[in-house]
Amino acid sequence: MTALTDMADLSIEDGIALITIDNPPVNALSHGVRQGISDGLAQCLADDQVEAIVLICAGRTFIAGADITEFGGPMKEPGLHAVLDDLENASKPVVAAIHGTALGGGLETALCCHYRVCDAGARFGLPEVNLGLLPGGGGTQRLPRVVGAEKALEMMVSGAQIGAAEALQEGLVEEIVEGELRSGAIAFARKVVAEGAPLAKVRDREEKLQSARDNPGLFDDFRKSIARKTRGFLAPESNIRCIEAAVNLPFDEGMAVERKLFQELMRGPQSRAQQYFFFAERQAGKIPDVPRDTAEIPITRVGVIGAGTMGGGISMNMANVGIAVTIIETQQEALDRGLGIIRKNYENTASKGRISSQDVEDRCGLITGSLQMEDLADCDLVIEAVFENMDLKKEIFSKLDGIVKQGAILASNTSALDINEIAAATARPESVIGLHFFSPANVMKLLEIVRGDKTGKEVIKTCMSFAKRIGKKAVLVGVCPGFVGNRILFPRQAQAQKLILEGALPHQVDKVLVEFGMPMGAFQMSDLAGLDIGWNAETSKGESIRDLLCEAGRRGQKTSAGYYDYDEKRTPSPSPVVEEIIRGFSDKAGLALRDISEEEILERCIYPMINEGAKILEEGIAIRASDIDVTWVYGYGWPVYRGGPMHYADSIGLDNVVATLRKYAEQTGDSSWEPAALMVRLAEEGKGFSDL
Ligand code: 3H9
Repeated sequence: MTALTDMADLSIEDGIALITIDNPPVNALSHGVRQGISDGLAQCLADDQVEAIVLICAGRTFIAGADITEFGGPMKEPGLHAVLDDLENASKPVVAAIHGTALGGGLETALCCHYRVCDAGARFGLPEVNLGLLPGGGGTQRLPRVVGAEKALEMMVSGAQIGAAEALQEGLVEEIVEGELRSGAIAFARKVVAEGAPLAKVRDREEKLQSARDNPGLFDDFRKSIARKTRGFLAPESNIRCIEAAVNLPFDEGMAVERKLFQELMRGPQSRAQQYFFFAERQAGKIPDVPRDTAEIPITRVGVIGAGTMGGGISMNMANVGIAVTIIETQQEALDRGLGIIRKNYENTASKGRISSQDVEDRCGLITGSLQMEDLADCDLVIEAVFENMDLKKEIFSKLDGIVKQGAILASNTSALDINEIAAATARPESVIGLHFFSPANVMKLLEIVRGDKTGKEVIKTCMSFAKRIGKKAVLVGVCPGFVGNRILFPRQAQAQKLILEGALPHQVDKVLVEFGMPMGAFQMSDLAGLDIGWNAETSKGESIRDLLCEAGRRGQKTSAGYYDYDEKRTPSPSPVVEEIIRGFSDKAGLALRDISEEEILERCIYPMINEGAKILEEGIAIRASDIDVTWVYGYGWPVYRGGPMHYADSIGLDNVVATLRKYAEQTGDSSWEPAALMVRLAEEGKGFSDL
């Protein structure tokens, strides 16, 4: 075996050469890999003993794509295109041997080989769209030539992967190797040589494009079908245009379209934000004082206290991945209702074809109800999900302390209360942690893991891993009112309220937020949550718009009326009644109404969030700015193409954010507009949050 570079080597076995890439963790196409393929290929072509070449990877996967850390600077020679051309034009057959995931540039590399074989576990995809990009190594022109434009549209615009069996059926691989991939690939290469099989080039294939050529409506129909999901994103449309080019233009012209659109996306802010977010997500899993090798507590049995909306949703997360759950309620009726809702939710999912009716039974079978807290004695993790009342929570935790086995994790789903105070109700505060699920808990991806002053490292490590196991994106945060997500939400909601008293209407505020890319506006969100959460009919004195709406029976979507009127399909429309209530309130308060620009609405809603984020960082409540961004993207639907509030602030420039905050501080005399000291310092140093 000869080393080609520090990321690739070459060996020859009876006329078959193997170029093996070894660039952990995911064999990205870093410079050393490109150089290795290029040099290896040249040696093989010059060596008369070599009859065919197998391109294979060491480690856990085939090439997972271009090296994203190299983006942003010029690509060191040899560039990817040159390497891919060399592969495709090689005068000896090249076989890609695929295991793990062949993604992005990795699949594009395989598509430039003359043949592809894989093992049964291999997966394939062009996920560039998730980085705000399109496949820039010819994938937009080659994939449709292999699997057809229809399948290519589906794969490239969603970024979804397909498995080995589907890849075989689609013609993306020639063979699924049984047994060891390496020897199977060598045998396949020998067969190619023995049969004198042609040097098949995907670029020359046309037959799979015919059905799209015969169906001119294909692309517009597809555009319509994805419009809602991809609102605001630029990359999906560019991906579609490339596939259209593959169908309608000769290969080289299609490649030119791909190159142009790739570069446009690469230079734009959306891809920068999405690349940033790719690493932000992975950073969130790293806790500086909790090393990777920290021991974990095995979790096989989970208890949930409370069969309400949150408790039910939380339990479903466990059942979905095969973990047994015991739900505790105080009354049989509440328990039956909760279990009934869980079953109904699963049946709804089954009726949409997303799970089977057997799955419904299996999952429901994993969830047991009980009225006895003693039934939680053997649980490894107990999650309390009762309503937000400190005394009640303390009482529950003190009881749990006497019941649940030592070493188990005692978690609270509180969204607001002090975990340290809850932990102090037990004699084992090191076992207590916050697990803040977002509603609906079986759907929302975010899990805020709240670390108390005494929470043990093993408990933190276990919860971070457990979150992954149940399909959540975990962010570790410290204790403060609202933790990270809701604490940042509060000032935005407060500004939205002020804006409507000064002249903007709820739908005008919401429109700005939705156009910015949020899934819904501030008032739509309040209506969805219910305006009467925390509102008390007995003590309400009409001191806010919320009070007045609740007093008028407008409690949000559930009453078909809140800040908006709702029809039977829950479609909102601006309400003249609400406008009257708001105007009356402003009048009474002596507030002058004025036209408020969309720019002001955006600044007043978004900049206080950034300021609050900076304070959160100052106080050490979040470990890093990117964790705040992960929280807001996964918990509140902040558009990932804007990275998150902290990345967005960096992209505007912190000096601009500080200046704008000061402008409003001066205009309003309200000290909450004063920029956080941390942000002022960074702005003065010409830095951003990402420099912290
Ligand atoms: C592309 O190919 C463009 C071309 O079309 C055209 C170019 C001209 N680069 O996710 P994990 C790191 S665009 C650099 O935790 P898993 C990652 O940061 C690319 N680094 O593992 C992490 O580092 P750390 C298209 C990368 O097992 C470590 O590897 N391809 C890259 O859960 C482990 O990652 C994609 O978009 C990369 N390409 O999942 C695929 N990928 O340990 C992106 C990963 O320091 N990758 N890293 O935090 C993935 O989807 C997943 O990483 C994968 C493994 C499924 C492969």
